Amino acid sequence: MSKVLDKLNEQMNFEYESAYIYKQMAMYADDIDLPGFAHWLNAQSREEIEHAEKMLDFLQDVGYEAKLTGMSEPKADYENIEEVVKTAFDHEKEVTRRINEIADLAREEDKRVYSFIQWYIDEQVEEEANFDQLTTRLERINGNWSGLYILDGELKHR
Ligand code: OFO
Repeated sequence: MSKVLDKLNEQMNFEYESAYIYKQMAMYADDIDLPGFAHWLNAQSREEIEHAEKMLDFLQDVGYEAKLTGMSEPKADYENIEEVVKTAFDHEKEVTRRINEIADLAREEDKRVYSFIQWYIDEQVEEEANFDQLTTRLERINGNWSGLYILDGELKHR
């Protein structure tokens, strides 16, 4: 049994769970009439599925029997869009922590995984930067509806 491949299987499930979390966030944004945020979060959700499937392909290529596990019900009730973005940013930091853990383990145990996981390390830099930028912009807007609608309009173009 390979501990690092088990961890990667766990991460594949966490990426699917991320898609589920962002999908629910997109539905919330849609409910509060912020279609740009909904569009952006839907795109984020689809990206997470791609992240999961890339891991699935790799696991299958190395002959590991990948498994789907259960996932928790995503949070659906948010105070406002600021809370959504903050929660998503924290979630991405947790993803980064887990990816780094896999990389540390893979460095000793399995060079194939070590090489494979580098793409995710780079990807997380971009992901965190996106949420960081969105957080800053929301802080500057500071609850002002006209500012929020301008931002919402821009997010439609992701
Ligand atoms: Fe795949 O975790 Fe976000 O990006």
